[in-house]
Parts: sequence; structure tokens; C-alpha cells
Amino acid sequence: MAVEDVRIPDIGDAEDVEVVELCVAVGDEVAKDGPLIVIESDKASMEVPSPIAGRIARIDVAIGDKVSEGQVIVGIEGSAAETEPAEPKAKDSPAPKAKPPPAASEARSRSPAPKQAPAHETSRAATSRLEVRLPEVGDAQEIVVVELGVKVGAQVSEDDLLLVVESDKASMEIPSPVSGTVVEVAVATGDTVTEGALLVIIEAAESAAPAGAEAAEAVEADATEPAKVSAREESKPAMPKQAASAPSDATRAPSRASAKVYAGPAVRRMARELGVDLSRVNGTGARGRIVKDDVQAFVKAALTGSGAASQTAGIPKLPVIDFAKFGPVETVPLSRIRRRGAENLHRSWLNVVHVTQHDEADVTDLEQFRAELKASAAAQGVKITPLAFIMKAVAATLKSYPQFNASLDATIENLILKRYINIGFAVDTPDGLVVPVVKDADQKGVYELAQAIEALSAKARDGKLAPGDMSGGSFSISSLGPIGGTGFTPIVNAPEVAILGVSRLTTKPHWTGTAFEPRQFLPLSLSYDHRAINGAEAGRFVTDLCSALKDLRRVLL
Ligand code: CAO
Repeated sequence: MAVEDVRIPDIGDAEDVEVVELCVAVGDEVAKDGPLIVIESDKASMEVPSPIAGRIARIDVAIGDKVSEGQVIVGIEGSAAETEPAEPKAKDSPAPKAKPPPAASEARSRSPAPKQAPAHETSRAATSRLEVRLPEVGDAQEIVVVELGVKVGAQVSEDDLLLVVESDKASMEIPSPVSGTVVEVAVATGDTVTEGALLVIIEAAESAAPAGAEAAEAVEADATEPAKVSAREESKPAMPKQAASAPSDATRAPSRASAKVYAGPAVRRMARELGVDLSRVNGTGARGRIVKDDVQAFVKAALTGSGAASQTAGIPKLPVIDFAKFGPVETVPLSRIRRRGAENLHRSWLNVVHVTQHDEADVTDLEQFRAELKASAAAQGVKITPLAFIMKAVAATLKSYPQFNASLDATIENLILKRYINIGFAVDTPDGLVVPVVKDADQKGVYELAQAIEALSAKARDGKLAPGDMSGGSFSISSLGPIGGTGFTPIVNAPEVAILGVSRLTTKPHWTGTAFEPRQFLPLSLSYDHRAINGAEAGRFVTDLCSALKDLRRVLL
């Protein structure tokens, strides 16, 4: 039986289009119009259907091959007398025939929209055709067609969805301005378009169509005045300058990165409908291509709390390793406090833009003063440690730098300055880290602060802190001084915007200008949220804090 060659049909002027799927194998029976292969340009996927029924005798292409019009793709042993050239069917793409070939559509999308429609369009338009163009888009830089809602020949009513475009800020639906028939779809999914770009031409229905001179006017108006637009997030007339509220990671439309993922239009559409960011989906198709099953698996994983979908902020999952392979291991469950602490730290780590400023305070005189006070303080039942002085100095410095005693509001557009100074301090307990809060630290003397620190530390270690003891903090201190170290980078206790890390004070030689003399230095590490605090402010804060610790009399000023 004769073997008919099946060739790539007319696919516009697109060349070197990639074969992304083989739908048949040698020996397979294929029906007329059954899919043979899928080719994909950067604009669309197309199935190449079989022009005849028969048996696949040969396959002349492989996945990844680049093909152009006329190229033989398979040989079919069929009974059909005549092999018609196959028409590509846009795979999951609404307007295959009318879809401009990728290169053409790209050229169209990148060139500025013509002010006047081309002559043949104008004359056609002068009857009852309306050109729908991209309306004003504010300051959006890159606008991409993400969904086509119609294809050529579709009947539309006024306000029916024609297509959806998306910038990095918002999605915008382009509705039909009239009832009628779609006669041309001038863009394809993935095209980048600019304000005024021709999107769709609609032949208005008799009743809706403007007639005669009125029609010409309507067309002219349409060509310069864009279609009605309804922004998806808000019904604003144009692309909003900024989305009113950023959608959460879980539900937002696929990010720009999705445009770079390897997936066909149908999968992209499915992802959009399900709110899946394709850049987070693993592709199991040929050469990592994302197929519908992958999107479904991703959604399932999100719903069951497993897999990449359950990871916050798209953090790649660590590999699960059986450490027992390398030696004996023991699994110890984390305490509730540690688990909760871990969640809080992780949240802060992900949300806060951390920077840490390091410095050293000369606390020689302060330590001398503390030594002098120690006995009398003890007589009053007060254990006076450096932390009480540090807290006193911090409270005074915070008064001069209210932006450190603050929180960013949910919009990240305002700083909430707190007119109270409640200082939390990290306490290391057998069950994990807790942060009790010394309320109104600025209004307490050093003895009072020392008593509060001691009492709250004891409660913490006995597991007796009440929720009220740990709430309302406006700034935190984490002192590792008694333990050691020369510096560390504490994690801001969000929604606070800064935390002071204190390391072990040491005696060092200090050059006075004429000689070295031993001085005691306290290492300080201020971590802050760079969204709320500038580096210069942080530098000044720490410098002033060091001055206060060097000479506590400054706290009185
Ligand atoms: N350098 C050297 N010695 C220091 C010091 C420093 N920076 N800070 C305190 N010390 C000394 C104290 O003076 C005390 O010595 P003396 O008894 O001789 O005076 C000794 O260390 C122990 O002090 P303390 O721990 O009893 O009291 P404190 O007020 O300094 O600290 C507390 C209280 C609750 C902060 C501390 O016990 C603690 O739990 N620290 C760990 C905090 C932590 O884990 N932070 C990391 C969190 S992750 O960001």
C-alpha cells in the first residue's frame, strides 16, 4: 500500500517551529484529523492533524526538531486516495486560522499601532467593521496578551470578553464594544502589545452597526479611542498604575516568570484559571515541558499541604535524606515553643529586608559604675547585669530615633511610630527561645529594669510567662553576652523593625593618641528592616547608643 507523506501545512510565515509532542508511534492507526504531532512557536501550540485515516509507517521528526511549512513529518499507509495538506489546528488556542503567524504577530505587536488603519481595513471598516485597540494603559511597561476569548467567526454580544491582557501590575479584560462577528483576531496569546495596538476586528451586527456616514465616524472614533476596559481587580477604565492590593502568592496570576516556562497555551490557561504560578511547577513532559497533569498535581499538593505548592514564597524544598545511611541517628521532636519560634523566625526572615550594623561600645566606665553598684544593689535584692544598662541606653536612644520603635503597616506604605517603649529581650530556656517584654522601659530606672529582667527571665525559665508578658513589644534585645561571641546577626522580631544583638564584652588595648590603654568593649549588632530604616539612620542610631553606653550621663539629656 502506498505511503503518503504528510507535511507541515501552511503555518503563516513562521519558520523553525519546534516539535514538542509526538502524538503517534510507528504502527499506530490514526483517524482522519487525528493529531500527529504538536508544534509550538513562542506564541502558540498547534496540533498537526492527519489528512487521512491509516497506519503510521514512518515518523520523520523527533521532539525538539525545528520544522517549517512543507517539511515531511510522517508517512501514513492509508486507503484515502488523496492526501490533502493538513490544516494545523491550534491546540487549545482559540483562533487557529485567524491567528497571525508568530513572526507577523510579533512584528505587529512590537511596532507602534498605526494611527490610521491600513487602506483595505479602512474601507472594510467604513461599512460596519470596528477595530478594537488596546486602550490607555497608564505607565505599564510591558503588556502581554494572556488569554484570547474569541476566535474568528465567533458571535459576540456587547461587553462580551474578547481577550485579556496583563501587565506586571494587573490583568485587564478587553470587552467587545458592540454585538457582532469577530472577523479578525490580530494578536496571539503571548504577544506584547502597546497602547493603540489593533487587537480584534468585529463586524457589527445589523442593528448594532452604525450605518453610512455614522459608521465611518464610529470607526474613526474606535481607531483612536480605545475600547471599553474593565480591569479585573478594580473596574477602572485603564490599567491601574498599581494594583490596589497585591494578591497573595498562592492566588496571584502566574508571574512574569511564567512566560519563560515551557508550557503550551492550554496549560497556561489552566494555570491562570487555577491561580497556579507555572514557574513553581515541575514539568514532567518531554524535556521538562509542563503538561496539564503537572498543574493538577501541583494543585493537589497545595490542597493536601505537600510538595512545592505548600512551600511559602516558592522556596525550593530541601531533599529528604536518610541520614541513617551515614551513621546512627536519633529523631527528637521539637518542643511546641521551638516549633512556634521557628515559624516566627522563618516568617520574619522571609518578610524583613535584613541588614545588620555592627559596632563596639566602650563600656569601661559603665562596667566600673556597675561594679560599684553591685553590692548595694544586691542588698536591695537586685542583680544588676549589663543588660539593664543596655536597656536603659536603648530606651533613651529610641526616643531620639522613633523610626526604630515602629512597625510598617500592612500596605508597606506607612510607618506606625509607637509612642510607648516596650523592650522585649530574648531568654534562652530549656524549651526554646521566648521574648518577654519590659513595658515602658523608658520610664524605669536601671534597678527597676534589672528587677523586671530578672523576674521575667525566671518566669520564662519556669515556663510561667503569661501571654501578656510577651506581647506589646516595640523593640527587642538579644543578649548572648554571658555566652560569648564577637558578633552575630539577630533576626528582627517582626513586625518590629529593629533588634539589638549584644555579644560578649572584652578588654582590648585602645589607642588614646599617645598610648594604648586597656578598655572594655561591648560588641553590638543592630539588625534592622531596610524598608523602614536607612543604613545612615542605623549607623547614627548605633553610634549614639555607643555614646550613651560610654557615658551613661548622656541618657539624662
Ligand atoms: N558580656 C560579658 N558578660 C556579660 C554580658 C556581656 N555582654 N552580659 C551579661 N554578662 C554577665 C553578667 O554580668 C553576669 O555575670 P555576673 O553575675 O558576674 O555579673 C553573667 O553574664 C550572667 O548574666 P545573666 O544571664 O544572669 O543575666 P543577663 O541580664 O545578662 O541576661 C538573659 C539575661 C535572660 C538575657 C540571659 O540569661 C539569656 O537568656 N541570654 C540568652 C539570650 C539568647 O539566647 N539570645 C539569642 C537569641 S537568638 O537571636
